[in-house]
Amino acid sequence: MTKKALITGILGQDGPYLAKLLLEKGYKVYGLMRRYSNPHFDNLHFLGIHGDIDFIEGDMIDEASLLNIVKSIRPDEIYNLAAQSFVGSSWEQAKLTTEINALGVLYLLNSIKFLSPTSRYYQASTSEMFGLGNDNGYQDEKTPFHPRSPYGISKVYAYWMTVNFRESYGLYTSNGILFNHESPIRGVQFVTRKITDGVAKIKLGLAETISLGNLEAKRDWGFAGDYVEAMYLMLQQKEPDDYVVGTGMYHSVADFVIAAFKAVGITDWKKYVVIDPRFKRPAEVPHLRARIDKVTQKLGWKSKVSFEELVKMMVEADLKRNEKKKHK
Ligand code: NAP
Ligand code: F7E
Repeated sequence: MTKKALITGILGQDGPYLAKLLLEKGYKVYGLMRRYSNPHFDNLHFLGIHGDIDFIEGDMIDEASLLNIVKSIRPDEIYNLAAQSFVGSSWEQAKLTTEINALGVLYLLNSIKFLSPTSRYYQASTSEMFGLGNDNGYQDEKTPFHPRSPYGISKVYAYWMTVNFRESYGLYTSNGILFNHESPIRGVQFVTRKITDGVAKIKLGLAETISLGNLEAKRDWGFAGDYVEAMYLMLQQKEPDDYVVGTGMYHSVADFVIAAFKAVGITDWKKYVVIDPRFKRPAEVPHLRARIDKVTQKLGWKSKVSFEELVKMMVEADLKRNEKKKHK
């Protein structure tokens, strides 16, 4: 029998990569999207799978829409990737962030509990929940949470609700605590894409500088295409569980800038970078680095794309996109 998967956040970064993986495995893929006056399918087109998704309209903050969707599809697997995922905006839009990222998860879990209790559920948890928490410079499944943003706080609620539905009702609910993962279809507000897009524009003579905030922050950056495999594996286990997913290595924002300029043959990067306090955060997470023993040992998962390969892949894609714009 063909397996059915419901993916929320189908138009974002991870949704398309996960959909591609599940389609390749023979799943029927339903993608939940909110109502737009002007829908944006670029990321699905980028991966060539737009025509293969069954789109379904709903919203994480509209409980009845989720109840209806879960009731009508009764998916074998539900991957909840929808979120207000930009940490920077979460201070200005804390209530909306909470409604989507925290309450939305409660609504979805309730829909499963009442209408499709055999569905397996994946919750897109995040290293932002750790914030200042660390164990000798690493974070793993046992590290205490100390979130630093309304985004991180909303995700802590969702994390514990996911655990609680497992413990209270015996549902198959798992958290993937993913560290930063990027790709050519990463939103352009996030620092990696902002840098690779900016570098491409500078190289092509379309911009003179890139404005950034804190260059010292360190992140454990991997490739989104690798990380969706870990999501899938989490829902294929005998028992539900929670896993940290990352590369185990970290780099600073400055390292990323240097690598991106290097990819286009520019070494004197400092003259192209402007520090703008508007991009600094009220409370920063200084460093995040995953300890990946559990995911490696239990799921046999390891990231494949290196930091240098990731930067190069993103810069090359942005060079192509910007070249097209230049010649329009
Ligand atoms: P993303 O590119 O921002 O995609 C999030 C998607 O959620 C977007 O398509 C967005 O729709 C949708 N969405 C937002 N609010 C919604 C609502 N009220 N109802 C329905 N859909 C809604 O995020 P991503 O990078 O793919 O990340 C996927 C998930 O993993 C998110 O939950 C994120 O918080 C989490 N996460 C990401 C990372 C990472 O490094 N990428 C790491 C850890 C955890 P629009 O297209 O309309 O905005
Ligand atoms: O920032 C610093 C910034 O916005 C990374 C989301 O997917 O990963 C992502 O959250 C770092 C921070 O990602 C700029 O202060 C410097 O230290 O790319 P980002 P994020 O906040 O780590 C986690 C795991 C998620 O779960 C989130 O959903 O870069 N930084 N200068 C800057 N950041 C941005 N955006 N823009 C700058 O100009």
